[in-house]
Amino acid sequence: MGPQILKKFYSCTIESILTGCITAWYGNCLASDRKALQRVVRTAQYITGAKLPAIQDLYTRRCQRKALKIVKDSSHPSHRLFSLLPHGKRYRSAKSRVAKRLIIIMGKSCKVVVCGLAAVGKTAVLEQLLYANHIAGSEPMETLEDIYIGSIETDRGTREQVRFYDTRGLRDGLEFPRHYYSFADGFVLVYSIDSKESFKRMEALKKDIDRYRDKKEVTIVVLGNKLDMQEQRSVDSEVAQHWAKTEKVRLWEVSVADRRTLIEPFVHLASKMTQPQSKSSFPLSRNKNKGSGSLES
Ligand SMILES: Nc1nc2c(ncn2[C@@H]2O[C@H](COP(=O)(O)OP(=O)(O)OP(=O)(O)O)[C@@H](O)[C@H]2O)c(=O)[nH]1
Ligand SMILES: [Mg+2]
Repeated sequence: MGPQILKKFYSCTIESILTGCITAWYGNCLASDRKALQRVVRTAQYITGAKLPAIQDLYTRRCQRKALKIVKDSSHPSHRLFSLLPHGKRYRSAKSRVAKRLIIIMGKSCKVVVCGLAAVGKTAVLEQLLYANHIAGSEPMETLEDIYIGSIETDRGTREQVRFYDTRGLRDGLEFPRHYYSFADGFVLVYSIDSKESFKRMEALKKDIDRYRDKKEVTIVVLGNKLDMQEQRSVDSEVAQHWAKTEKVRLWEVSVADRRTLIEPFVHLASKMTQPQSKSSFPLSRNKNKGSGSLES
């Protein structure tokens, strides 16, 4: 039998079984399962002698086809996922919608936006603070947007739930999305002590917060991260503290490599945000959106 007939047989039987409802399950497959599936294709390729499409390619193609269909059909329940977010640059993701629902169930909590130049360590700070599991210098992963939930014990001994929005790092030509200014109760502005540019970007962010924020009261804390990289320091500590004083914000130099340095700024933040009427505290117990954790030193 010729390769073309064998290929037809393969696609009508084996491939159709292997890829049934693939858009629903393939995305969540383990890498090892994907490899095992691809092994079947390779064996079939060997037997038929014809070039067969990889499972990954079939998955991508079908996802694209499905997405196009949804975009065209305004009555489709997932159609909304393809509407641009308020800043107009990115689409809503299914993940963040689920996250929002979770938040509604979890009730009221303070919203804190964590922002700064790319790669200054925003995610590392949150992961280390909440889970104590970040190794400084490990493989960086660019963030799009993640939400972490933490419970923090304030200096009044009360406990507050805080929702941290870990934002995409700022890069050339990328403006900070304005919608963050309107809903935040607090901001954590992060720069890295080895990067003057990151300090400048943080200063600009502070100005923009003052200009665009809707809420009268927002609490801002500034973190000069990577304190362990003293030899590469390019932002002078005194200059930074002087700037913070004139801006009336608190600034800490911290290091993800020493988790203890992270506690005080976040306890201050939680205490300040909830000062007048409410109570606050941070024990960060694990509970995931992207994550939730607790602040136990
Ligand atoms: N030495 C040292 N490295 C750090 C520290 N904090 C973060 N890093 C490293 O810096 C790199 C970038 O960290 P991320 O947390 O991914 O930075 P980010 O600001 O979230 O980056 P984007 O999400 O792309 O904006 C990683 O390799 C981290 O391990 C620190 O305090 N000291
Ligand atoms: Mg990040």
